[in-house]
Amino acid sequence: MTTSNQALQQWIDEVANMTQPDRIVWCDGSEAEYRSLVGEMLETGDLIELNQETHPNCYLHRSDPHDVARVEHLTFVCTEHAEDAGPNNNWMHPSEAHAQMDSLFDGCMQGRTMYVIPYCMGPIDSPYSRCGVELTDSPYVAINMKLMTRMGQAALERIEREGKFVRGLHSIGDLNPDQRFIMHFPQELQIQSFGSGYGGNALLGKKCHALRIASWQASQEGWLAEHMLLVEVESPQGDKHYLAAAFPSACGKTNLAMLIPPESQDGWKVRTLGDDIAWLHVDDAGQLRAINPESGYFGVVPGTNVQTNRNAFDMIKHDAIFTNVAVNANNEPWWEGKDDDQPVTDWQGRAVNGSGEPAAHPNSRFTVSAQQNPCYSELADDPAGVPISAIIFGGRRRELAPLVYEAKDWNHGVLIGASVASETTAAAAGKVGVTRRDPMAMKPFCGYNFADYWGHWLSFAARADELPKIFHVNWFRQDADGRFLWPGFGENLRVMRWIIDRCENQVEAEDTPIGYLPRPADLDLDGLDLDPDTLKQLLTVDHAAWREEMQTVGEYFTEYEHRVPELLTAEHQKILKTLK
Ligand code: GTP
Ligand code: SPV
Ligand code: MN
Repeated sequence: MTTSNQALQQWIDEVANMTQPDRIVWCDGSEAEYRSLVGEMLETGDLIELNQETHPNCYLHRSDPHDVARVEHLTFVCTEHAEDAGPNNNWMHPSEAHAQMDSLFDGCMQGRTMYVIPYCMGPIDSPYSRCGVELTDSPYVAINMKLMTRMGQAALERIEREGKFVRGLHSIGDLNPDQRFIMHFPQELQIQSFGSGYGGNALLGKKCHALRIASWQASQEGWLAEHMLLVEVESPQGDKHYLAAAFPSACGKTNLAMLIPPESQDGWKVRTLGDDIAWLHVDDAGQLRAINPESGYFGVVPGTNVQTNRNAFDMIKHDAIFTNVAVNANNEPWWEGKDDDQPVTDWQGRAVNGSGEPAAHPNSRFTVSAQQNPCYSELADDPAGVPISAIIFGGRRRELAPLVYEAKDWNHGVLIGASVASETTAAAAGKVGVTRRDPMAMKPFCGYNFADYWGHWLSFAARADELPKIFHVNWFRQDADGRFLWPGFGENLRVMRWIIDRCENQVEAEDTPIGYLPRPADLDLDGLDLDPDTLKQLLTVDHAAWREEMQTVGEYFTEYEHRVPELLTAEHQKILKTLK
């Protein structure tokens, strides 16, 4: 294959000259190609066959033990001026970054194949979609991109029609963590990633393109690229609402997007449009609409079982790639929280020795096509996307943040989003359980200065005629013994129902300084064993603690100096005053 797009062909030639691959393979995105790549990877040991009787077409990939998560400290946004990347990003000047990356890429594909992967983020025929091409020496990346994006011939045709695409260059190098960099050049629509084969570091269509580069493009073009799930909730009467929710990594997006209503919530239906990323545009009628740029899921495996997420549990029984899970005696994938079965081999391929270490890596993942989801919504393929009723922010906070509260208006909602804090998880390298500010769940993913990003969010008040209501949720409150106060998972539908009631102006609410909270009677708790004391804890606003919290938020904003929008500062001051 070649291409009629000269810029693309020229770039490929330049990269091949620099990296010196033995072969160049154009990916057409076909099933046959996927099968043949899998076959080659089984031979090289890149993939291990799992039990094909119980798990047809399921394979295990074991990544390098030092390459198991995103590496935020090695991820850079390279703009001409450091202030444009902002204190929220690591920054390097583009010329320095290019010099450094050129020396790493020099000759790095000798003896390897370079795969050319054209992909489209979003439905092929949607005006909201954007294309890219990833050049990589990793067949693991190629098969994951096939499941995660609309990859191959159709994407290439769109690129040839439009002429515009994001350039992503990736090599696993020798997987040396000291020679690992994930570089973004927003002004050049370019990504260069070296030294990692894992998830968000290597599947460049996902976090690198659809969030970091896209958020920058969106700020120029008047839309939003967000770390959000997209879900349809249908009432027993057949009324449908579309909700978009931003939670940090490993804080419940996939699980909420695939929620199964509990028995007591008879007649309610939930369908998934997306589990990680949403692109939001104001349509011609002045309404906010969203598409999911991805077409597959790269989901957290541990904790998945028939109680927490039966849809996901069933979905990954066939045609799935597992990365860094353990294996049981029957050569089936195994993970912590699966069932009462036992692992025999851990994620590194070692015999399980009862040391107490998890057998599956806490950030082990499944990759599957979204089409396999039992509650998949066909609307995920609708080029027009769906209208959004509510935007929900959330985080993992064992204390302070109530189960749910509602912003008083758009500007207040932007403040709530900008104030999100959450405990760190295994999705990124580093310490787990440390509470940090993670505005809009975008701390690792915003491709430009957060202060400008908050300003961009505020600008939607003037761009749209009708804006969604904004909420904040927290499924992760704990008691003194570390037990979750709220049952979570399917029961989260009860909170979504209150959110929908509020969108439809069906119920009143408690007015508090931090926002509107449910009156206990307005939450449907039918069939739920939750004692009134626990409910009270979940719905209480501790003024003294919140005053401290808002002071911390104020200190955080000062890092962004004069760039913080005045509207946001004013909103913050207003809340601090009411907490006095
Ligand atoms: P990324 O793919 O990293 O962006 O993660 P995510 O936001 O999609 O998180 P996911 O749904 O995969 O959940 C991460 C972890 O949180 C899993 O171990 C889940 O079992 C757990 N979890 C998800 N929802 C809930 C909930 O409502 N309550 C509790 N207690 N845990 C939850
Ligand atoms: C996340 O960390 O938010 C993920 C996994 O969704 S990764 O693709 O590695 O970014
Ligand atoms: Mn994510």
